[in-house]
Amino acid sequence: MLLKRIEAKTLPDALAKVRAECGGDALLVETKQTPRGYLIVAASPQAAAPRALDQAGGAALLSKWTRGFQSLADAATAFGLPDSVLRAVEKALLGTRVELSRPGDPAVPGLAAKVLAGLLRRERRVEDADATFRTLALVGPTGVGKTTTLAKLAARAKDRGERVAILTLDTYRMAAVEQLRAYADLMAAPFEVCFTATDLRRALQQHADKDRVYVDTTGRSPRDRDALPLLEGNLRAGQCATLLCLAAGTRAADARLVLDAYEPLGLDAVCLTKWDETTAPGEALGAVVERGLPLSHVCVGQEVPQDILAAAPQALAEAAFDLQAEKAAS
Ligand SMILES: Nc1nc2c(ncn2[C@@H]2O[C@H](COP(=O)(O)OP(=O)(O)OP(=O)(O)O)[C@@H](O)[C@H]2O)c(=O)[nH]1
Ligand SMILES: [Mg+2]
Repeated sequence: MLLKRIEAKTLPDALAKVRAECGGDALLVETKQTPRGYLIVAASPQAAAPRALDQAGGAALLSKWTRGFQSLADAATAFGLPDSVLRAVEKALLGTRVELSRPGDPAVPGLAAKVLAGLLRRERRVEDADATFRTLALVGPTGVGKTTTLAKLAARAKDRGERVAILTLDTYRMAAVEQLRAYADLMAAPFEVCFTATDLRRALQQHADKDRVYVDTTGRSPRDRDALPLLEGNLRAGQCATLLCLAAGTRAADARLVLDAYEPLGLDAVCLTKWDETTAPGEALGAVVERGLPLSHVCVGQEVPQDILAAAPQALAEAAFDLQAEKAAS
């Protein structure tokens, strides 16, 4: 696989360079901050495409995938995973001792799942007992489940015995405040409405004794270029960690649009919501993997607090390759 090192002063600049030099499907192998800005190691999926030969060893292109990887690629494609991610998995397998030139090596599925699980970064700090995220803002497009996810996270924190406060910056949508106040009342957590960055700072000071402060925000279209910088300013003023809620059924191109729009906010993690409403969550999941962003949770229904799971890379990878069905059948 052709790897490129790309440096820029800011993360959005570095990502723009990656897209220009490696294409929109580039896979981010590593992203880190350096004294000069950001360094991204990116892989161009086109450069990694192995050519499958026909049985006579000719140059005819039979398929995009090596024969031993074909059925896994078919399952993962139906799940929605993009070729860029599958190429990275196939490439990694080609560097091991498993047999990929023909189907049937029993070691291939398990190893493929392990490789894919390794590409899925898990963000534990959102919920760990010693989490570094004390103040967590939930952001994302309209109606993706930010408020519901916030209620789930806050209720779980309360169940763990943590002191919790709930704040909202969503004074835009009618009834948004009442929706969240109802959840806060149910869990007997203090609730504050913040209209400005100053309100937010004041509320955070007032709740400096809390273990967790969750901040709800207004849903914004990724195309709303006016509202997002304002939100960014508010969240910076409150020094909030940022959790992006992205509906799992979002198509790849739309998921990339959302990530492009929200990455300048400095995303700390992504939560894939409404997993229960789609048969192809791999498109959104793949977009998150391509950006090297960590996943915190997967939401699987409307019920608060139970319909949320900590992201489990191995289980997600097995689901992508349909290995759970295989295991259940064997
Ligand atoms: N099926 C399913 N529905 C969900 C999930 N999460 C939230 N919902 C539902 O999606 C709808 C919108 O949820 P909200 O939490 O209000 O979404 P939001 O992002 O806060 O919406 P805005 O504040 O209007 O941008 C509600 O009917 C929720 O019950 C989920 O994981 N699965
Ligand atoms: Mg909301």
